[in-house]
Formats: sequence, C-alpha cells, structure tokens
Amino acid sequence: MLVPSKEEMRAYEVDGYFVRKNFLSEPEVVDFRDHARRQLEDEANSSTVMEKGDKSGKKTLLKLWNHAGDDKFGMLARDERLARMSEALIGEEIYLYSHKMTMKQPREGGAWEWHQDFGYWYNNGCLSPEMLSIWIALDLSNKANGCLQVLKGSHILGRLDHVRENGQTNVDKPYLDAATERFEHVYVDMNPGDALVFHSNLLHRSDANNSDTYRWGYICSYNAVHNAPFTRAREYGNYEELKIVPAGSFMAAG
Ligand SMILES: O=C(O)CCC(=O)C(=O)O
Repeated sequence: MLVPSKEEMRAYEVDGYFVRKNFLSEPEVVDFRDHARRQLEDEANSSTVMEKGDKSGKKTLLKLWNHAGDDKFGMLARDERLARMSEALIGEEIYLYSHKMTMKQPREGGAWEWHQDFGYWYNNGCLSPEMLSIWIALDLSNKANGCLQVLKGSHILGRLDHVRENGQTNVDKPYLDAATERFEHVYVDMNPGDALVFHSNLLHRSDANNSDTYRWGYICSYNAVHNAPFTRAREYGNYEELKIVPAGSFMAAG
C-alpha cells in the first residue's frame, strides 16, 4: 500500500509516529544493506562521513548526501513508497529534504541525545514543521544496540528551544525534563526492513550501541515544497524537484 492506512494516519496525528512493518522486503534490505556496508565502511575514514560525539565521548557515524541521484541511495530516497507516504501525511506537494545513513558500529556507536528534527531544520530556514522522516532499519534495532526512542505524542508541543552540545543539537534540558514527565517514553524495536515514520517535532533519541551487532538506519526526510528554506543555509535541504521512481528501482542501481 503506497499511502498510509487510516490507523497509520491517526497514529501519526495523535502519537507523532508509527511503524510500518516490512516496508522493504527481505531481498531489498539485503541488497541495500550489503551495498551500503561495502561503500560506507570504505568511506568511513574520509571526510565524507561525519563523526558525531556523545556526552561520554563515543562516536556515531553519519553520512549525508546533498542531492539524490541515480545511485542506490538516491533511488531509494526517490522510491514511490516513501514519496507517496510522505505526500499523504504532509498533505502538500513535497520534495526530498535530506537522505542520510546513521551508523552505529558494534560496541562503538554513540548516543543521539533528545531532539526534534525541526529543532535544527528551523535554523536552516524552514518556517513550518510540515516535514517528516522515514527511518528504515537495516539491522535488527533494539534496546541493546541503541534503537530509536520516542516521547509518544510530544510532537504536539511544537518546536522547543535547542542548544548545541558536542556537535549535536539537543533540546533544552528543563523543557526536556518537563516533557519526559508528560509523555510516554517508548523504545522502538524494529526488524530489518521496518520503517519508523515520524513527525519533525517528535522528540527522539537513541542510546549508544553496547552490543556486538551493527545498528544502521537509513533516513529520508521530506518537506512541503512551499516550506523550502528561505535562505541557503546548507548545501542540503534546498528545493529540488523530486523525481519519483517506481518501487524497488534501487535494486537495479549501482
Ligand atoms: O539514528 C539515530 O539513532 C538517530 C538519528 C537522528 O535522530 C538524526 O539524524 O536526527
């Protein structure tokens, strides 16, 4: 199903997120993950892969692309399943805001602190939170290896103030403390191929990976066309027509 079900629509509205099981099929995950591991582990020692530190000094890896081309990464970001889902939830014409790989290596990947994505996208010149992300698990993602955690329903707070800490943009502590009192804290367990679809104001974080397994996630974020940044603050996120491709086209891409 390309568009969200009624239940998914409602969960997105009320909880700020939902998980679509088996968003990618098993052969699709294997194809994409094998390619990603080969290419990005090779790149990991170069400046094209960023290292984000956490409070304990552990590093998590992040690869961000500025444009979606015809390679496997770009083709999945342009896949009709992601595009149609995002368009239906945002309710407007959309474009791809960013696509990135968040890589927690076994025993090494650090934590992401509590934040809203709109907390920093706003600083890039996006006026409204008509934005969302689809986080696709490429590995089993659980409490032991640092799965995503969310404060269910916290997107209704609107944008909170954020502060810059260790290269991460994190929500201001007193507001976070108040929010954790009010909203349910959920660890989002996912199987490879599952997708977490979440609103740009949903508070989320993840722990360090203290396990022997990989925890990689591919995140594609979409924005309403009329909400494109009013200033070119970054090389990514600026409006480009989204050239949607049929489901699974990335399998044939190099
Ligand atoms: O992959 C994760 O654990 C979190 C990534 C994240 O929140 C982000 O890139 O904004």
